[in-house]
Amino acid sequence: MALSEAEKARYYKEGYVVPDYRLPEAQVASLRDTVNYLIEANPGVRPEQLVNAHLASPSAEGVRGAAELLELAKEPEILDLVEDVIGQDIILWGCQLFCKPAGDGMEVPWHQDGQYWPIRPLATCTVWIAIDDSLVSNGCLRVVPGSHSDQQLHSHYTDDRERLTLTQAIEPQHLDEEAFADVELRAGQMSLHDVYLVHGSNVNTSVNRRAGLAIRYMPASSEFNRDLIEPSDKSGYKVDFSRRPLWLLRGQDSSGKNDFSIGHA
Ligand SMILES: O=C(O)CCC(=O)C(=O)O
Repeated sequence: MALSEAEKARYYKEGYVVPDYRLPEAQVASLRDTVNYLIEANPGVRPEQLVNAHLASPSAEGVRGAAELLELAKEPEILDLVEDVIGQDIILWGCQLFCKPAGDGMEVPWHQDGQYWPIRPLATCTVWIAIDDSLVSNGCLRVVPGSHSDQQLHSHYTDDRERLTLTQAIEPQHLDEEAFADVELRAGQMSLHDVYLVHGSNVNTSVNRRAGLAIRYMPASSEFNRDLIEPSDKSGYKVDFSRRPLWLLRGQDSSGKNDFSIGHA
């Protein structure tokens, strides 16, 4: 087992966990080069909004990604962590780089991920990997521990303030903001979080960049329904799930409903 019993218990109770496992330094250095490449290759996209960063050919969202990130998402050590929380039938369905540049990194408002995604029953474990140190000072991930525990999606509204990474924000009556925890990570460390966990992050006005990669895995007992959400920019940027490729990385498609042929170049 990759997570200790205590780490697993923490994930279930709090909705997130920071495992002991971390990436080697040389790999983190190489990932930093990849982040620099992605920023250069996508001059028209905010670096917080590099959706489908694992797809080397330009995706439906117009982002040119990097094959190295797809390889990272397939690494057995990471899949072992994911298997401990969502079981052995694992689908990779998404990957987003949230890179907040030094000085002007944008906020991510409080939200539940499930608000954005066409997965039923709703389920996903996100592995969020720190490529730079991610600290309070440069806008690390913040979570409301235990906010996932009723496994309910709460109402969101469109936050129309300028300079937001995402624009769907949870309604204030569902937010216990006082109870938040900062998830500070050193480069190479990672956190895992549940699809119902309320989380967000602050702006980055510091002199240090904060790049984090969110890799999305779902149990194959759920269906990725490409017809459920029309292509739109409701998130604050364009997302089109209709040709989104899926990879069955472990086990079987136990729902029997997922199509693994769509969207592969
Ligand atoms: O990187 C961040 O600050 C936010 C990440 C996030 O919202 C997510 O992984 O769902």
